[in-house]
Amino acid sequence: MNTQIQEMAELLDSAAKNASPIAQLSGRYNFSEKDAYAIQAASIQRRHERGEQLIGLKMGFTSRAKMEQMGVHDMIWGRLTAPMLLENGALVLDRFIHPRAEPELCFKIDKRIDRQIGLEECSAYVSKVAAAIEVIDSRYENFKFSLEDVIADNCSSAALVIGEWQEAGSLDLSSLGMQLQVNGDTIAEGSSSAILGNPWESLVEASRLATKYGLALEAGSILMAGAATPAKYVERGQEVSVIVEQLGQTGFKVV
Ligand code: OOG
Ligand code: MG
Repeated sequence: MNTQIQEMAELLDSAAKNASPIAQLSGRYNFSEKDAYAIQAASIQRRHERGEQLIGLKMGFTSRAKMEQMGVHDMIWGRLTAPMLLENGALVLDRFIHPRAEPELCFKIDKRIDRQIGLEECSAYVSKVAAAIEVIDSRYENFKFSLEDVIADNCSSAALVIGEWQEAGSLDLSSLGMQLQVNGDTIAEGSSSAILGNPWESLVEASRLATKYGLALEAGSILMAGAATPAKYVERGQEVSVIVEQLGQTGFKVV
C-alpha cells in the first residue's frame, strides 16, 4: 500500500498544481478511509517540501446541505496551507479547475488543543471568530468522488478568505444568518445553525478527529468550521462575498 499511497498523493498533488483534473482514484485503486488520510498527509507533505506552511485545519460535511449536495454522509477534515489564503482579494481562475465558493465561519485557536475538548471548554481555547469563504476545487473530473476520494484530495481545499476577527465570547454563534452573494445578489442563504446545530460543535469535532489522527490544533492556527449552504461555482469577473449577521463580511474578485 505504501507505494500506492505515494503514487496517489503525487497524482492529486500534480492535479492541483497543474489545475488539471484526474479520474476518481477509487475507480483504479482499492483504499480505505485510513489510507485516504495517509494519502492526504503525503500530498500535503509534497506542498511542505515546496515551502508551503500549514496554517490550520478545515472541517467538511458538517452541514446536511453539503452532505446532500455531494452525496457523502460523514464528516471529514483537511489541511490548510498559507498559499490558500487569497491575497489582494483576488482568485485567479486559471489556477483552479472548477472552483466553488461556500459561506463559512472561521475560528482562530488561541491555545493549543491536543485532546478532545467539550463544548463548554471551547471559549478557553478560542476567542476569535470571523466570516469566511472557502473555495473548494475538487481535483476529480466533474467534482464527483467517494468519501475516500475526497479525503485523499484534502477535502477539495483550494483557497479561502477570512473577514475581520471578532470577539467570540460575547456572541451567540448558534443561529446567525449567512448569505453568499455574487455582484451583490444573494445566491445562497442559510444559518450558522446548519453547521452541526452550532459552529462550536465543529471545533469539538475537529479536536476529536485531529487527536484521533495524531495532530493538534496549534495556537495561532485557524479552523474552518464547514459550509452552511451548498457550494456555488464562480466565474471570471464576479465579486463574491459572504455576509454573516453580527460578524460582518468578506469576499474576493474572480480574475
Ligand atoms: C468537500 C469539502 C466539504 C464543507 O465545508 O463541507 C467542505 C467538497 O464539497 O468538495 O469543505
Ligand atoms: Mg468547506
